[in-house]
Amino acid sequence: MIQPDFFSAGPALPPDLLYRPDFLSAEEESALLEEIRPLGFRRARFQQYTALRRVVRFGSESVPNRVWVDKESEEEEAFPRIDFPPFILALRERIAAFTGIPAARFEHGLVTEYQPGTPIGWHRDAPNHETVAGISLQNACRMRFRPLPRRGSKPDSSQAIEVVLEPRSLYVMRDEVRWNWQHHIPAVKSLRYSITMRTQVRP
Ligand SMILES: O=C(O)CCC(=O)C(=O)O
Repeated sequence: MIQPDFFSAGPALPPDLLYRPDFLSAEEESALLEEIRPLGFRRARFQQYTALRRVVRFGSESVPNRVWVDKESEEEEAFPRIDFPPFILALRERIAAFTGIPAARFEHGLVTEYQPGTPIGWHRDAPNHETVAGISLQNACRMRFRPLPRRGSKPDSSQAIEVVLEPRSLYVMRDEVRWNWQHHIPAVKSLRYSITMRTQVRP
């Protein structure tokens, strides 16, 4: 189950967002970065839009119609399925212990590289995923959250809540913040990596 010391006083968080600074030690972060840096990152295309951030996907990818875009050649290919390497499996166990969700339910893993100046726009994660857990590495970023606009309404950023995601921290989005809020990361100032693990919605 969620560890009780998580609920210590801190900055206001969106409803049902868990944020745990120093989830990893500095040594664990360095070891993860050693594993991550040589990965074959590629930009991903979502319909007509090619993201600036670069990603490597592990585990199941159940969102169809997404393709890799090779940065140099601009050639596209379907996302391959890559089994979780040991470092992701070990991290998954840690996340499972923290959230109380069985490790095997985290079927999807995404490693993302944000070069300086790279953002991720306002979005809510694909509906086939349920709980979303994210680890931040190397440098901090700002993550902004706002309630999902009602159908036909404009988004209301006056209600936005900003959380600084420190390197080595973990956040978990579930329930209200997962389904009824959007999030985005403004352009990062310094190179940042994240590892995002997601459970599948149960049928
Ligand atoms: O980099 C992060 O921590 C957030 C990634 C994200 O929002 C996404 O992949 O949908």
